[in-house]
Amino acid sequence: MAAADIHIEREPSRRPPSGIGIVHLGLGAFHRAHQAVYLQRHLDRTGADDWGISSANIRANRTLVDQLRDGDCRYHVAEFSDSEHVTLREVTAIREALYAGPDGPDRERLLARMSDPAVRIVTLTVTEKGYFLSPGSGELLTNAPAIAHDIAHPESPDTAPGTLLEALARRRSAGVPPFAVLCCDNMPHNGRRTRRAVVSLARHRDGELADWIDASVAFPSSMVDRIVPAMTDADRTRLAGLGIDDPAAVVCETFSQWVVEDDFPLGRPDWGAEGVEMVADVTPFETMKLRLLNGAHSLLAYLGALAGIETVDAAVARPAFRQLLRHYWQQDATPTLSLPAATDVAAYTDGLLARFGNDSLRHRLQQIAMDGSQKLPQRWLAGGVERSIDGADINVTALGVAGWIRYTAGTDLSGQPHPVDDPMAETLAALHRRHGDNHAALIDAFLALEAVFPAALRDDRRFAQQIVGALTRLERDGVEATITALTLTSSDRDA
Ligand code: NAI
Ligand code: CS2
Repeated sequence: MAAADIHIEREPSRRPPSGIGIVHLGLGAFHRAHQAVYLQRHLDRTGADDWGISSANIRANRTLVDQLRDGDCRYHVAEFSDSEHVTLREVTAIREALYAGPDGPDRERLLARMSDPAVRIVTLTVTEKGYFLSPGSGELLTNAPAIAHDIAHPESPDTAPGTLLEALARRRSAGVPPFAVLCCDNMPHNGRRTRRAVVSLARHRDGELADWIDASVAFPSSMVDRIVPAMTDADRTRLAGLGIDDPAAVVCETFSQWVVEDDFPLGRPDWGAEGVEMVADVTPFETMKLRLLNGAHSLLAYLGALAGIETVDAAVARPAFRQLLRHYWQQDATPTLSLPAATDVAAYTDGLLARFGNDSLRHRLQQIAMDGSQKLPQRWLAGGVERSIDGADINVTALGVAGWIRYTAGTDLSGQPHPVDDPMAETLAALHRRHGDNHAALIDAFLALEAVFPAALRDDRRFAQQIVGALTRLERDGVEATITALTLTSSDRDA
């Protein structure tokens, strides 16, 4: 689509705030297109000057920090409602970009910033694996090298929990009240899980400090939603065609949602006026989004990639994949939800299909397929347990698990290789080496992974047999034939 044919809305940019009131860990694409945009709207509307953001990367991507700094921390967000309509917005809410990785110059600067009384909130998007909690048990992974490092060297932390802990320890000893910690990652009860990571780590340092954090630090949970694909060179070229030459720019959809538990002892921006839903309990919103949106995304990611499909919109353009999602929503996921008040789930899932069909995003399935061992417990398996206990059939989830297991073999069904990006990649590869084509043994070995599969599903023989059946069918008949056979069977049964 030529730039000339695209309808462009330009949001006026604003003078940056001078004061910093928020520190963010995980300066990735999502942070720039979601939390920072809500704050930008707040600053635009109120002229507030004390809620600027200091954003830090503590693991990777120093380049992005340098690029942002080169642009005085200003960057652009391109919000596509479809390939013909885009809103371009310049964001000035980020006032400081820091690289505090193990080899980074800014670790001390970051900790000093987090110890500043003017900083009242710390937000995070460090991915599901960045909390070093077992996806299954929720326990802190003390044997993970980065956590072992932070236990041995608490004053120079490498991890997000370690960075929060050191900053809170410094505030406590300086008599400065603690900031609130707002997790913005796709995890269930993400505030509670972040608390657990920090308090568990603190127990290895100082029991009283751990008790103080547990008793006096607020860890509100939040549900976050906006599809923000990783930027590609093609995206940068596309934006350049719209007059945006900005290495730190991001592309996203126009849809955006943020539901936040309202627990900010030192205060917060008036997010409510910007459309953020401030609630007492975020659980119904988060469970619905994780199981309906993210659960569907992961189904498309593994089965689509095995079929050689590249993007989300290309997958949902195929009737079999839309049929699969409808079955998953109706049969496996929705029955497990206690929906937020006044939710029309049919309208919600229709909305998801429309968002997935947005071909201007070019959201790669490979990106969604990352970190399956960290994502699937909350996306498919927690709901699967509830359905399994009810004796319900979860054959779509079983097909999804078969797809994930086959995907972790590192090739699609035509033999094309793909990288398997997952903290457990080596463990999973070893299972494939050991069991090869012996599907029953391979599935039993995967189901035995306690870090991923809850006990109720590990012991559910019907579930195991369904996964074996689905894997055999995928390799024999291909993805779409398997989906059609499976969804036909269940609709006949339901007829
Ligand atoms: P990204 O790849 O652009 O950024 C990931 C960020 O996490 C980077 O700053 C990276 O340095 C940091 N990181 C990665 N592993 C880490 C670790 N072990 N410890 C500390 N920092 C670590 O990804 P993006 O798009 O920003 O997504 C990040 C997270 O945001 C997702 O994992 C998800 O939880 C959440 N999210 C993303 C959405 C999206 O559409 N991109 C939408 C909703 C939530
Ligand atoms: C995606 C999410 O990569 C993934 O795992 O499912 O990032 C998804 O795009 C967001 O959660 C949408 O809000």
